Parts: sequence; structure tokens; C-alpha cells
Amino acid sequence: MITVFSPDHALHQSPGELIYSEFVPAFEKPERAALILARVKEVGLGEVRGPDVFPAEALTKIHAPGLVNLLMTAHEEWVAMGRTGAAYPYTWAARGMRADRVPKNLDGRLGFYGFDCGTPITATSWRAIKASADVALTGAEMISAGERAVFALCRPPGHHAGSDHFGGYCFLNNAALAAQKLLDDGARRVAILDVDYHHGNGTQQIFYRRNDVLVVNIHADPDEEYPYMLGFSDESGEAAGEGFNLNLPLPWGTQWPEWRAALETSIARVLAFGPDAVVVSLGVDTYKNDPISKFRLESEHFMVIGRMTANLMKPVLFVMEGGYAVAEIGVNAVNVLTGFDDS
Ligand code: FKS
Ligand code: ZN
Repeated sequence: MITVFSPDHALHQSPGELIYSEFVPAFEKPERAALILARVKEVGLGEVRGPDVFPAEALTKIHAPGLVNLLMTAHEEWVAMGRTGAAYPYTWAARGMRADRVPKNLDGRLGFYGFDCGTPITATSWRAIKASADVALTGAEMISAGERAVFALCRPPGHHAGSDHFGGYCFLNNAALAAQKLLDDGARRVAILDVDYHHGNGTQQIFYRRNDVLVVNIHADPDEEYPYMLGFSDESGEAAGEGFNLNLPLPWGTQWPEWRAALETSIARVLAFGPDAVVVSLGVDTYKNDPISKFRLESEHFMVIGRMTANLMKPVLFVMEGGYAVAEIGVNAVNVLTGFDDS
């Protein structure tokens, strides 16, 4: 399997995030992608190539121009206001406030588009964000050209980013951009299977009213886990999209047998949908030693995930999302890919 990777991912480095009352080192750090790439090479997964560069129009098919523009310019404006460090949002748009009027002030715009305080924008973040999107779009293009499977080693991740919001370490939704690209290249239907520990709220929101993209999520129950405000089992899609969103929330402490059963359910739903291609939002934060997550998967289970995905008998684009147990992140992520390739 070919891996698409850009060294520019390292240009995004969060100075830290607020947890409880402490400012702590960021979990989502450049080392993550470096270690996954090292493992790709160690096992000889296949060729590693750089991304092509896509025009801004590829981004605005999914995202509001105001969001893209903010991500591009926020840090420059931050500095122009005499500030140092990274640009963090710290006022948020809650229900009852205006959703139809974007304020001019930078803090207002960061709060209008941002939904948490763990997703800062640095001077060079945009270059990493754009490279990550280009990695996913390149992977999609390769699938359109006939590849059976491609690994888009995206960083920063994307599945929490919605059409007009960023957060959860995510800025642009790489998986959604890839799915849209597959459709634009001629696929009639695309399924997104999100196996990250956290609910892919952005992906769900983007496609919620559409029936050309099926979105299936296996994740920690939003009653107990981030992102809390979306991902419940009664969210099945809206309007034309009714029936094309499936959420399979699982409780804290979930182990492999229950997780695997949810994957079987997901695979049956994807097969019934009959997609021309599948995008897997690949998070390995379901691992038992993950520092911010509470599922109990073991390294060998990631291989089974790859094998079960291969059994779909569809072209698959793997898009990297989360995973914070850095010592094991390479083995866990690449186990999915070798599990796929060996089937
Ligand atoms: C932990 C606080 C929660 C935010 C967690 C974001 C998870 C991101 C992710 C992605 F795939 F996007 F990277 N902080 N105590 O893993 O879903
Ligand atoms: Zn996650």
C-alpha cells in the first residue's frame, strides 16, 4: 500500500492545551506522524510519496470560506495586535447567540468558528493544515485512478472539523475533503467509516443532509466523552440524508469483543449502502494504553480491523486521525494497514 505523507505536518505544533486547571503539553504532537512514518518504513509497507497541491476550491467545497480564511490569517492578525504565542479561541458561540453574523474582531472570529480551547493556530499552522488536506486529496485521487488502498498519513487530524467550525486538534476535515474528491472524480456513493475513539462530529455534520455519503461512527458515548455535543445513537441523518448516518456509541472501558461487534454492524451497513469507495477515519486512540481515552483494544486487534476492512472488497482510503500512546502508535496504526494488505 502506498503512503502519502508531507514533512510539513511538523509546522503545526500546539504549545499546549488546558486540562482541568492546568496548561499541559499537547497530546497531538509532530512525533506522532514521525513514528507512524518510521513504522511504515520499518515493515516495508510500500512506497512513500508526497502530496500534490490542490487549489482553494477543493477546500471550499466542504468548508466555509470564512473558516478557511481565518485559519490562513489568524496568527498574522494575532501578531499584528501585539500578541505573542499561538492564537487560541476563548469565547464561544452558544445557543441563543448569532450564527448568521461573523464579527470583525479576531477573538470574535476565533470564537465564532472554534469550538474548544485545545486547537491553537501558530504562525506556521496553516502550511501544515493545507499539507494535511493535500495528503488526503492526493490519496483520494489515487483511489480514483484505480489504487485498491492508500494510506493518507494526515496530520493535523480532521474529523472534528465541520463545514464552519474547527476544534479537537482538527482544522479542515481531511476525510470529508477526500470523500468529496472521490465523488467529484466519478464515484456515485462513498462511505466514511470512522473508527477513532472520539465521535467524528465534523464529518457527521458535513454530510448529515446528504445521501451520497454514508457516515458510520464507532466511538465513546458522548454522554461521557468528548466531543459531548454530538454522536448519540438517535442521530440518523436529516432530509435526503435520513438513514445515511449511523452512530454506534460505546461505554468507557469497552473491550475488543464489544468493539468488534460494532465493527461488524458498521460493515454490514456499509455493504448495504453499496459504495464505490470507502474512507476509513483511522484513529488508534481506542488502544488500551491511550493517555486520553478509555477503550481497551490491544495491538493485535488493529490487525483484525484491517482484515475486516479488506473483506469489504472495496477501494479503501485510510486517513489518519487520532492516537496518543506515542510509544505504540506506529505499530498500532500500521497493524491496520498490514492487516488489510495481508488479506
Ligand atoms: C481530554 C480532553 C479532550 C480533545 C480530544 C480531541 C481528540 C482528537 C481526535 C482526532 F482524531 F481528531 F485527533 N481533548 N481530557 O483523536 O479525535
Ligand atoms: Zn480521537
